[in-house]
Amino acid sequence: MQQLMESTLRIALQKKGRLSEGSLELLRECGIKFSSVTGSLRGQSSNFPIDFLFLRDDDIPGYVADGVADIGIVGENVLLEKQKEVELVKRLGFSRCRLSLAIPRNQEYQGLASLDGQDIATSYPRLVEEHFRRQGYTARIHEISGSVEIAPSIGLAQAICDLVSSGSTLLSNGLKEVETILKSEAVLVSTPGLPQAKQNLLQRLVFRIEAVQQAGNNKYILMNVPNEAIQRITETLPGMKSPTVMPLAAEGWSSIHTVINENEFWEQIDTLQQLGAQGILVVPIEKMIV
Ligand code: PRT
Ligand code: ZN
Repeated sequence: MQQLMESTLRIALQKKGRLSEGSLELLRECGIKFSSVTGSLRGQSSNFPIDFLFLRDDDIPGYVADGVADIGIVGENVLLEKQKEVELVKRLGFSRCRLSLAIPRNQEYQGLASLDGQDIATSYPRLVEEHFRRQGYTARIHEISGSVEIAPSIGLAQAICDLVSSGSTLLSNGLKEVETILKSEAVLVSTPGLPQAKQNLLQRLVFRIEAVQQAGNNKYILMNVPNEAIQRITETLPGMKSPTVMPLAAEGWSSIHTVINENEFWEQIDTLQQLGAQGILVVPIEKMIV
């Protein structure tokens, strides 16, 4: 009952494609429950005041700019191409890719000058035009909405500009990547000037997203250490405040529990071993509120 009276945040998500799974997974990790959404265009959560609109990714910036949706998850590539008035709330770290120029494998490339005045096929005309213009060159841009990679082989263009992740599409079409014009990931965007009640809901959502992201970067680590090493190990691994230290039944030994950053993980494991740590266990953290 209380939820009905509250304001509801409407989020635009990609209906089907490379952003959908990551978007739904993130919301699930944020504890937002929703029933199966296959095939439907709208949905709602049973435990958070949020409802869903499922759209083509290209339409998401427009829906958010117009306020039909309050927030949305979209690739930065689409966001920048569409140039709609939305606010970037948070980078989400999934669906990473790059927008790159590619040319036939047997051709030489000596910088963007090699493509000056040439035909380029792309689904991102604005971004490509801007990239050429910023460097003082021009391109004849052919906007196509799909299968961009076949454009050189059918004689439509000398080069393409398309999204790349593994690079295998380019490879199997006899193309090579020569220049990246944008690195992209999924981002959370919002309508500018959301009313306060919706701002509050968005803040609650962002708080949860940050807890999930923090957890992803950290691991919980447990180890047995000789008592004389406790001081040094505590300095090496300060954890969130300071590590938990508990005596072991074996005389002269303690167990230390703390949090370790994924990026420094291997380096720190080496140090810990040198300090005499044994029986090191590393376990994932699901959520982390700092
Ligand atoms: O139907 P709708 O319009 O919603 O979907 P769409 O077909 O336009 O988009 P979709 O689902 O393919 O991609 C959605 C978003 O995912 C993109 O806007 C990017 O932000 C992100 N993303 C991440 C990618 C890729 N990786 C990607 N590899 N989008 C497309 N690709 C394509 C690329 O266009 C090329 O055809 O994958 C191929 C290259 O992949 P590799 O691995 O062979 O290099
Ligand atoms: Zn699309």
